[in-house]
Amino acid sequence: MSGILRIGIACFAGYGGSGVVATELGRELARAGHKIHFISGQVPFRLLQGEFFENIYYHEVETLTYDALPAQFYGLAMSSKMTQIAIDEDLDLIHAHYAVPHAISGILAKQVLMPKDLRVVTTLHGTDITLVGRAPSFFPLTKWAIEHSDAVTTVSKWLRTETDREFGLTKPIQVIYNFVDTNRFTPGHSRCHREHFARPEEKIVLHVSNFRPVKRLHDVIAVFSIIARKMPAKLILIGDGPERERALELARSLDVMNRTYFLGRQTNIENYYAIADLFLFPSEYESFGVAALEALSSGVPVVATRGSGLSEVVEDGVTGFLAPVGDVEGLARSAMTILNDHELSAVMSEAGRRRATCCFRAETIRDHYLAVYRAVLEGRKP
Ligand code: GMT
Repeated sequence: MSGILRIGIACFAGYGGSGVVATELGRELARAGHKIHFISGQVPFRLLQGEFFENIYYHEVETLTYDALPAQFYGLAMSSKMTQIAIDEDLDLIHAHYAVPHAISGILAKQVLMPKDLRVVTTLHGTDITLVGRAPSFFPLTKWAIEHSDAVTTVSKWLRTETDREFGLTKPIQVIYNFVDTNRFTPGHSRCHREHFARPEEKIVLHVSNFRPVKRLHDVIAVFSIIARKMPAKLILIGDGPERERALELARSLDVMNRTYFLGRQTNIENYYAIADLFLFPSEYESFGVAALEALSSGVPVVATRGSGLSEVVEDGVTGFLAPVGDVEGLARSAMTILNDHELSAVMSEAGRRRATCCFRAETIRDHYLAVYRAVLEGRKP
């Protein structure tokens, strides 16, 4: 096996966390000289930003639209594409991000290619287990794909426990945390003018997500309305999704619309983190919560919910505070404790940045994945 690996990365192209992690990992691997073949429905959106890498290739999965067919069969088209790319590019392995359908497509491609041995590494990201994979319509195939993967990783211990519980696996699962580009998400580095959003005496509270129900966007608005009654503050919301209309309505009814910026989807989000005083993340659960890590790396204290992967990212009382899911009063109290105490905020900001740079550096996590790839290719247990 040569030092340079040829890796197919299957991922979603959109704004979801799994696509972001897959794309950033691919970029890191390409930077280290490996040949990366992204296989996706569209160009992953973080690939569209910035640098050019000669080691990155992109292969679009073409689905079929035909009146007589009930669906576009993305999963099958993905599997076909994987099979073809594995042959054409002589791939060493496929790294499937998200169980449904990517891991399933990967295992199908593996079987099609036999006796050629295509190795498949599967990374579980969260909703692929907690929502989609455990649904009766997908459960048997998801379990089959996990069991037949050459290695399986989860992005937190919490998700490993959930996966074991849901699927009763005997297979060992390795935890490899998400990571952050600590050069990009850096304290104080912003092309954004803070004064465009807030007066000097106003604090800036930030939330970034895909506005899905699991993010509890209504809690963001409710928490902020409590803060706004007690102190001068502005709320910046970045992202878009199914909960936007409900959030707008709530912002109007709680009378915080004139203090809230709905900025929609943004690409250069590091600029907003760098001007924020606090990051608010009241999710129902997060297998990890990349956005919280991006905040820590930017030196922004995080107030989030406890009980899921977020507890592995945010140290309660050190880099921010954790409160029970739905405890709007408690979340608001924690937020105001930080916003009102300049010294505490500075200490937490430093602790967060330190934690991001020491525990969640992109290069370190890339090397953990490389160790898994090499173990799988050498036929060892990762
Ligand atoms: O947050 C989402 O619903 C998107 C989802 C995804 O798969 O794209 O994010 C999940 O994967 C991220 C990357 O590993 C994690 O950081 C998120 O915590 C996780 N989301 C949930 O568990 C809700």
